[in-house]
Amino acid sequence: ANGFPIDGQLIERLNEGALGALEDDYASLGRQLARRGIDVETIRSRVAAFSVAVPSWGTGRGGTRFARFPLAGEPTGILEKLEDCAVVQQLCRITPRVSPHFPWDKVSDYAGLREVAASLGLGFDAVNSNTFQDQPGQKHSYATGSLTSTDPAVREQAVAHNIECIDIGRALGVRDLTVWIGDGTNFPGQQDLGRSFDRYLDSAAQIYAALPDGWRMLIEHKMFEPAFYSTVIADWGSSILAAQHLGPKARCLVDLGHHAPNVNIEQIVARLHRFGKLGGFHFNDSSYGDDDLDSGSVNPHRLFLVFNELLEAERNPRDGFDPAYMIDQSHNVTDPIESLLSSAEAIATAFAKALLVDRDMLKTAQEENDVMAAFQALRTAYRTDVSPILAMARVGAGGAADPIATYRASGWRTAMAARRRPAGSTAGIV
Ligand code: AOS
Ligand code: ZN
Ligand code: ZN
Repeated sequence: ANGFPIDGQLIERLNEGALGALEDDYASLGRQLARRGIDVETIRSRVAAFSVAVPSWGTGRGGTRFARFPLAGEPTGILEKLEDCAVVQQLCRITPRVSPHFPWDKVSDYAGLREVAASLGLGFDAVNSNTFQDQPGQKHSYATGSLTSTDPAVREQAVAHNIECIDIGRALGVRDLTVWIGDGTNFPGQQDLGRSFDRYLDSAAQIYAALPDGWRMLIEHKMFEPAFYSTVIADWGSSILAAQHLGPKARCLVDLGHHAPNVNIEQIVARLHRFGKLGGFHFNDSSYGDDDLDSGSVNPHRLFLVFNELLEAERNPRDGFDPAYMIDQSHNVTDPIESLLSSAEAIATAFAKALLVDRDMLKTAQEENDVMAAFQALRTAYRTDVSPILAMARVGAGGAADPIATYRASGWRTAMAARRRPAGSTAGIV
């Protein structure tokens, strides 16, 4: 972990300047929470133990099918992506793992890649397969779909890619495979809606059969895009049906941007947990669809309500509670490092606020049908400013009191612009 990229003395120096005010705010918040019967140190230690994985693809400028505007000094390969993830982790200390995407992050030596990551203070999280694009030199096209194509040779290729991802994941020390497919249709009648799901189940069962012990297959649903009339795994209904059909190692992954407008995502979280199928998250925010905006930038309250359900689930683990937390965003107009720092903070903030909910008050109010008291249990927690807790946890772990200001002071991006080769401007998908 001493291979962190940013000069540690810079962090210490800036932290020293911030510490007086921070300790003052923390003490004040501690007194406020004590009046509510909450021990600030307990919250701080929960926050210090919290973590969320960052996406390797999120370290570069994202884009749309219209354009991508590269940033000078953005990473162009997995090694540079890892460096940027290490900067994020060094400053915020709650993003110790990177979720890779294949073949985007392909290398020849994965044991070696794992060592490089470890030398930067990082590990790996869920491996993401990619059968939504054709790659150079690929034998069969995914133009007709991948795991659900009517062409058995295409399905076979897509299954083999997922199994290869499992092998890569083993070498990287990972235990989750996330499968999102773009398969679907653009015309009514284009495909038999029942049979395409049959083909999905059949292909997914072959991937499932290749999962090592202790592994999980996380099924990520998404309502639309790239298919605009129907998508095979469009919603949490299709996702949980598939997961239940496949077996206990198959779980559902909730990407916050992948739902119909106005859907109650926190209720979906509760439902999936109720049946032991809550596998993980892709955190982001949105206004319209799968916008992949920064987590908590539009609707931080939704994020809080999701974490409120997660804490309810943790207290009532039923068939266990161990969701994988990951960020999945497209940083189109910001420096991705700054977006990841801001987003990790937003996610941890939602978690910390959910920890402040008076659960006894909430339960009693629910039992007694005291609607306003139940809502106030949530509202009181939500309106508390937990930022001193997050900052103290960060500083205590060696991170920066103010991660974005410290990052800017480090001059990292300018230095990388001088060192790294320029990235292309090809439009991309995130
Ligand atoms: C696509 O919309 C999904 O969010 C996937 O998670 C995808 O693999 C990721 O966003 C990278 O493109
Ligand atoms: Zn996603
Ligand atoms: Zn998405």
